[in-house]
Amino acid sequence: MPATRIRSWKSVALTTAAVLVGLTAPAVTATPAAATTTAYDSTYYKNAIGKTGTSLKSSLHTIISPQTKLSYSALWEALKVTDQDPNNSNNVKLLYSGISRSKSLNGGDVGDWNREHVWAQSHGDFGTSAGPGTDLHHIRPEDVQVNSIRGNKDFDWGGSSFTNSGGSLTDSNSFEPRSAVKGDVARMILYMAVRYEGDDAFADLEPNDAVTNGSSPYHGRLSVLKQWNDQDPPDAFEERRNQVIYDTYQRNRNPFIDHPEWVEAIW
Ligand SMILES: [Ca+2]
Ligand SMILES: [Ca+2]
Repeated sequence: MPATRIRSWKSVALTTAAVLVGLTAPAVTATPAAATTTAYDSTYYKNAIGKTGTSLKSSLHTIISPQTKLSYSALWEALKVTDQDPNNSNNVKLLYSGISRSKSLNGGDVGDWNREHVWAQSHGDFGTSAGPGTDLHHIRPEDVQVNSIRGNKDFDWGGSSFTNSGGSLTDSNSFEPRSAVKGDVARMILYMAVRYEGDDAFADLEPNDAVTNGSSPYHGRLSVLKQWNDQDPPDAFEERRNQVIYDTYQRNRNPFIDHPEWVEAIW
């Protein structure tokens, strides 16, 4: 079972007061997401607390890099745990379509669900060997055909509906996830940017504001992902998922689920 977590939301005013008496780092002004405290601040995040900008990004990279790496085939069973439908333990919840589908329908046929790389695999061409291509923090169950429709598109506003869209939209060069997972998508992309800095066998992944990234190791659009992070804060499903990955599979966390305000602090 996931460890009990303590999460409390503090007002910006309280945070500022704490700064004045030297208890915490300065709040970043004009940060829409309220500062948070978590049970991990004095342990896991100890060396990041109080930092901003490139210093925060670098510190988080050091903190989250040590991890267990899964094989691509091990993802099937892991996703049945991390993405279990809270209302039906026989099913997984599909990311973009919001559909609850039987865990046993994993595969490549029409009607199956498969392993969607939210940071599109081709953006940095990292494949499916152990590393970014098997990192559970950004891999989600999705309907085979919806996964294909999303393809390697960057994320942005706009487009049309499609079969099993669940409210997600797409146009010729971008994909807009349904509202309930917009923030999840933003935090997954930005996790990847901090975790992968080019100091291992893989490309340095970074967000940018383009929708024409193709096979470059970039993912857009950063300005939109920042809006989505603010609009759709972490909920119980996303927080449980982060905890299960930490406790059971990878032993590392997505800092932006614990501290969504760190998106603005870095970008
Ligand atoms: Ca959400
Ligand atoms: Ca990076």
